[in-house]
Amino acid sequence: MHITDDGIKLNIKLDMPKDNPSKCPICVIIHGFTGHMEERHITAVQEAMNELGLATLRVDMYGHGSSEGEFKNHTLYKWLSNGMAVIDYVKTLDFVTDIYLCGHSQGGLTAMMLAGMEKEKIKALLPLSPALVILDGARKGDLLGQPFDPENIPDKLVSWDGRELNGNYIKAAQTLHVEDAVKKFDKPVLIVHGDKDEAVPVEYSIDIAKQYKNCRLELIPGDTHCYDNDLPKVIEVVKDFMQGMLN
Ligand code: FER
Repeated sequence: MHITDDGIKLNIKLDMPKDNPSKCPICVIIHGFTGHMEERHITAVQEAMNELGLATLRVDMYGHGSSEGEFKNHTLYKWLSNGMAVIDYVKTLDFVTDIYLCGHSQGGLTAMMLAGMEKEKIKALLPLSPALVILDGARKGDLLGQPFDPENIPDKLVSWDGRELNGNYIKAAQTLHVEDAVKKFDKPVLIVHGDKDEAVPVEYSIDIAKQYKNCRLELIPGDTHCYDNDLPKVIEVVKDFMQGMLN
């Protein structure tokens, strides 16, 4: 299945809860940088939500997974535009009661921005290891482990997997202020972060959690960026938070 955002096809997948209710809430789930909707930690969240009676909508973002767009041309602006298109689409689904928003890493950062933009539409926000380090790194001149001059942005960076990333990614990231979106969103937030995250230092989540009005922060002891050590614990806290929302 796909939707389009300004002519770009985005691969989406809707999964319904087992008992196929006539109406139910939905959770939109966004993967991270270089990720896609079939990653183990993404499908684990999807399955947990479906078990709790929520539908899920997973989306491959611009330049990722089976969506159109080239990886090297993706920016957070494009991902935010994709996110708005997804929320617009979800609003057209007749069965949907409430909309929840979850994202991992760069998808978590995107979800945090979107929740501020679409605050009247989002019931609760679940950023998993949100990649706030991207905005900080873009300003300081350190992304993907590579130093650069933030006042003279390079034409391209080379990503972890050897693929190129256009310098426009950095220019866009330098303009974004997640704190503004954080201030706007006063509904429940669950931030989950492994305290041995090698890609996004856990301190970013500890700091931003304090800036939300209504935020539960769950640190997963010994866990990594993609929860290699304790994905079951991540799923347990997600379920516990969602059960509180559904009661
Ligand atoms: C970086 C650190 C983390 C970076 C991106 C990420 C582009 C995102 C990780 C993810 O989404 O999983 O320096 O640079």
